[in-house]
Amino acid sequence: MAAKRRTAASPDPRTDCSREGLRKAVLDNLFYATGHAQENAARGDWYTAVAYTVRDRMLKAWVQGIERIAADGDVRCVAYLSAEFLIGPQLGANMLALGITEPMREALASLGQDLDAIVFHEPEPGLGNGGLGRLAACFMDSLATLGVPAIGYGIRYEFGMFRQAIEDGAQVELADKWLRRPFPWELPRGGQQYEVRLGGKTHMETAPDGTLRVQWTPAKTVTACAHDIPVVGHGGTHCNLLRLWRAEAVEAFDFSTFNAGEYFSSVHDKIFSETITKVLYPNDDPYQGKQLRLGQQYLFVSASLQDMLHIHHSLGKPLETFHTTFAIQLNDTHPAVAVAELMRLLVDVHGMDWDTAWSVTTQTFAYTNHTLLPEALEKWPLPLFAEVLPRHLEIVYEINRRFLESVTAAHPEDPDLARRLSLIDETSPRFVRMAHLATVGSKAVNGVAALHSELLKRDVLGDLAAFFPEKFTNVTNGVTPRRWLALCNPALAACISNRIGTRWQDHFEEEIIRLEEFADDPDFQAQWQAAKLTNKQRLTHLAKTILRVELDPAALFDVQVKRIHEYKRQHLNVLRVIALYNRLRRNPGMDFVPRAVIFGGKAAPAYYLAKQIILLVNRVAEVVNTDPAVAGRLRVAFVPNFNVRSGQVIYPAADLSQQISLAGKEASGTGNMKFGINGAVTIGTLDGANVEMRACVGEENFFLFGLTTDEVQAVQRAGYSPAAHLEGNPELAEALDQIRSGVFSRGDAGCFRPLVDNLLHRDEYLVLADFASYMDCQDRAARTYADPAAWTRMSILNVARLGMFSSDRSIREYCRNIWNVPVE
Ligand code: GL4
Repeated sequence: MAAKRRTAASPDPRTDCSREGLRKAVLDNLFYATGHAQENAARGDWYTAVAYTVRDRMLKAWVQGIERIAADGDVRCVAYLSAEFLIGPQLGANMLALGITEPMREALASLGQDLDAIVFHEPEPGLGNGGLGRLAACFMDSLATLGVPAIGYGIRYEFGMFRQAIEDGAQVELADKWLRRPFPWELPRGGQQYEVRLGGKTHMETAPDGTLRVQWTPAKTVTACAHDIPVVGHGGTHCNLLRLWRAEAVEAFDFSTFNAGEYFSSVHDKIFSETITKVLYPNDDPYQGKQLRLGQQYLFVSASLQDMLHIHHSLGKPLETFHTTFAIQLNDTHPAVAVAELMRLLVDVHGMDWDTAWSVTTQTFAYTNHTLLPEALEKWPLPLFAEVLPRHLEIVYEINRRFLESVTAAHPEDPDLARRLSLIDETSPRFVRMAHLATVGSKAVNGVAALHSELLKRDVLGDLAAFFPEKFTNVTNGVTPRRWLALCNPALAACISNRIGTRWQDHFEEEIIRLEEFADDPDFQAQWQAAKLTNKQRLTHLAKTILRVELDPAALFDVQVKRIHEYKRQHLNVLRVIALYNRLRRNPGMDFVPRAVIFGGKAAPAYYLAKQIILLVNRVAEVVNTDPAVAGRLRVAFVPNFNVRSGQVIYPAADLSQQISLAGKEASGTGNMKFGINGAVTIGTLDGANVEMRACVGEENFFLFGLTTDEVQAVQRAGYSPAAHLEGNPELAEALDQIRSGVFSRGDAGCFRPLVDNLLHRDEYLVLADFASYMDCQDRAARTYADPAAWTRMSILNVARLGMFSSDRSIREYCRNIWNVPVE
């Protein structure tokens, strides 16, 4: 009734989006949510007050969104299962979605507060490693924007990705205590809790109806508790939810009945339970805490499936129609145990017969593969799998038995095929192959870029693709133009909107192409350059305050930010920097386009060579940046702790985007797209989505170098000899020699030995083979940059023609081709 009685004169204080309404609400929240008077409030208190004010304005759409999922059984809901959601800071993105950024800015200004400073204050939840987790977040944004009902299911890690500090040039890992202060965007859901069992034994038992059923007696039971985060779509009308699970001990212990021994073992149990969701593992760490990681995967998968079955049940629909209520996407193999868990829930718990359960399961799941690196394909040692999930191992065996029967029946001529397709790798020690389980249990399998999907079919999952050709497809990745252009690059966004209006924000592909016709327009070019300069100044300021490195905004900003990995070849980039440095020193009078070479990214804590690469970048920076002979012409900076927040400053400031992985190794890349839609021109190999980006922007607007995938394979087949590449290339030999002899390690000749030896004797990623072609291409890029009109034209055309790399396009393709869900 109260709401009805309100008039225009007294709007609801929790939904009023006027400047005055926001001002009052912020003050109200400042007092009642943080307990501070205006005079004593610190920036963190203002942040909390603003966050609650924004959250209030999202809740109506959110409650409606949840009701729609829980009450409308006719619409298939997408469940995106991902061990990572790298959602980034929430405040700015949510204000943008609701369209309240400007009134909020004015409201805060009237209170003497600066909105940008408050936004920048927000710590970010680091619940992902890099591209894979960020992709999941972009997809959630697009699902909400397109009005598709969806739930993202994941893990609420207490400690996210480690914070990276650089000490004396080296990476140091610090714990990411992102929950130190309350996270205003989540709602703990006391009502959504499920028990998850681990370990123990199974035995057969006769059910009341006389049938035999497997009983699983677990060694431990843990409670998974839901924490929900709203994901509001652009325009604020549709809201989905991200449901993250936290592990808790089943029940608090009863002190009165305990003797001392039980007391301590109970506490121990409690600690074990809560450890499960303690920490995110680096995805490229060779020494993961294996057992705990399988426990994490299973916990979130089991809780999510129980939750979906609960929702399905509450709709009053029969169990055999579960796949009409949910389309479940497996984001890589991390949630692949879901195939066995859904079978267990349907068969063991709900008494469904195996064939019906299998039919429901294989109509429910679809699987996205995100990697071509064989070492990154998840395999669980059988004894470990049996110890954590004894019942699931039996189910995997049964799925495999039936599957291999069909394989042998279909291909009696190839007796070895069953071994290659099996869900079990029979080499010693034996493993469960999670990619095989995911493929067999899904109706669709996709790669994340055209080249990647082809290589999956040809090499990595070749036998499976030949057996199930109809399952394999491609959906090229995309990124959300809201966060990755509108929010992170207000200067360029304004420049674009002044020409073509603002509809590009949620109709990117359709609208952004209209910029093409202004590519040579001098006025537009001038505005474009001004926007880029503003962004370069913003990054220059950041570099100065956190690194004490002076960058020159007039220099070519040449940037490589991403996880540090040998296949991504940051060391190729460093070798090039050293070669440029040597050229400048040898020939001080040479024509040289000033460059700021910027690096950023984390290395897995146990990945020794990746950490050597970070040290090398910093040591090269130390030499180059203090040498007066190259001052004003060459600068090197390593931005520590690269994350979503710093990415939002770095991508918009780049002129040149380094996408230089060895062809055939990067599944897609998404940083390439973020740089591109912010007007950076790419220098890259024919790898991942670079291939399609180049096709879209035109080959004349892309700096291509390096071996192709087929050439790489040919070189490797013929027997690659890295040292052979030194002979014709004195610049390369000199650079390696300098690294080896201690020029970049304060005279310590042993320092970079492992890295140099690896390059000279192994060079798995063909750094030396691609060096000459990379140098030539860099020279071409520099020559083009020296012509501002030509460069600006390239930059504008890159943005205009990259419309298909919006995650809205990716999500439409998933909806139509994989999930069978209606979308506008
Ligand atoms: C990755 C790929 O390495 C990356 O190329 C891709 O863009 C991303 C999203 O599909 O997935 N795979 C893993 S594992 N981490 C990634 O970032």
